[in-house]
Amino acid sequence: MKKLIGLMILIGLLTMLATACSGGPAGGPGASATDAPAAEIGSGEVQLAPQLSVYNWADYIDEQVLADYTERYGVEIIYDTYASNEDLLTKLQAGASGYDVIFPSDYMVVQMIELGLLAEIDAESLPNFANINEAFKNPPYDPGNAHCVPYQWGMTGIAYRDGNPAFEAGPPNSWAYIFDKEVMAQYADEGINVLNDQRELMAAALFYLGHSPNSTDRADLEAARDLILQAKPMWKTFNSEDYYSTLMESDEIVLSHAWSGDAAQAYWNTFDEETGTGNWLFTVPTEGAVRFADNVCIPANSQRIETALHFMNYLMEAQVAAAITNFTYYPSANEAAKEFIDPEILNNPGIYPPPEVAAKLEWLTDVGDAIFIYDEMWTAIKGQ
Ligand code: SPD
Repeated sequence: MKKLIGLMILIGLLTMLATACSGGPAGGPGASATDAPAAEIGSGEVQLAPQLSVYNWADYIDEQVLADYTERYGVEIIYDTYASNEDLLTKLQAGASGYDVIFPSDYMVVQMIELGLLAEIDAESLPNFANINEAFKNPPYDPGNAHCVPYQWGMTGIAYRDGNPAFEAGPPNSWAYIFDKEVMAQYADEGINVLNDQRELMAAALFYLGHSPNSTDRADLEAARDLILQAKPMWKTFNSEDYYSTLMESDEIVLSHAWSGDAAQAYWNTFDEETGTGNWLFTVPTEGAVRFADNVCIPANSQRIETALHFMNYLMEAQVAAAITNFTYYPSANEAAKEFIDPEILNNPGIYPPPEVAAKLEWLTDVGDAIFIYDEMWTAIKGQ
């Protein structure tokens, strides 16, 4: 809380300062270039816009990093969050203008490129792109990094309340813990949450049924829908936005379909110095699980592309990327950041999976026109 109040005071002071310097409120895309500060990317000078609109996953950045950018460059960040790739896509497809920087995942980058929603970039011209781990460069979903630079990555599994009798025999390391009614009967009255995310929930069901998480076969997808529908009455909530803070940390539930970094945040936020442990643990189901990479991209209709590129380059500074990982508990795609990342994070197998866990992880890929079948299944799932 102290940190938040400090941040708010800092932002307030910086906003007042920016206003005083420009002689009026910070301007939008149409503000005159003389109002905007100048900065450099590599050897080139760019005229920065007075504001930049950043749209990200919930709790996926250390907001101090945004305040620092404003302090260093005088650009006010307008920051907003979303809960899923599909929510982001819907916003952009509805013609939302004004966003300058977004963070879609792997498969969604492909969909957005196909729909012409992303601006083309020259990633190599950004000096800090050299900090990115080679393994994350030139990904199949964005050849040549022609649209995006990699941000953070992670895995999807199951978070569970340590100490609950249902998990005494061992971790709930099967998707049966969110789909099998007999298994769930042990703890469903204490609360189960699943991610409110179409591709993620369908993937979990597909893994459990022994199908590819990227299946395009209608019969597989209908079986996944039916599995989800029979389990749904035992779930308390569909939440992918603030489930770790509002449901897990407050003990409103005892088990959740979860993203690794969110589960780690719940662990550390409930950490007890005396017992030396947190309340929430994370496990990856043996049937297989999703591995994802989120990316920094610029919507094609951004009016502040130069400033967005400048911000993108800033996010790839080693210490900035490390600060983000130290806050979010998601691994960074930034190799140079490693020396600034807390060793407890680097050595945590629930965050950086060991090879035997990594071997069970699969990427979600673009499913082409089968996305319409997924949409149909999702409508049935959410509608009943
Ligand atoms: N709380 C932020 C979580 C962002 C994780 N990215 C999700 C990728 C989905 N495939």
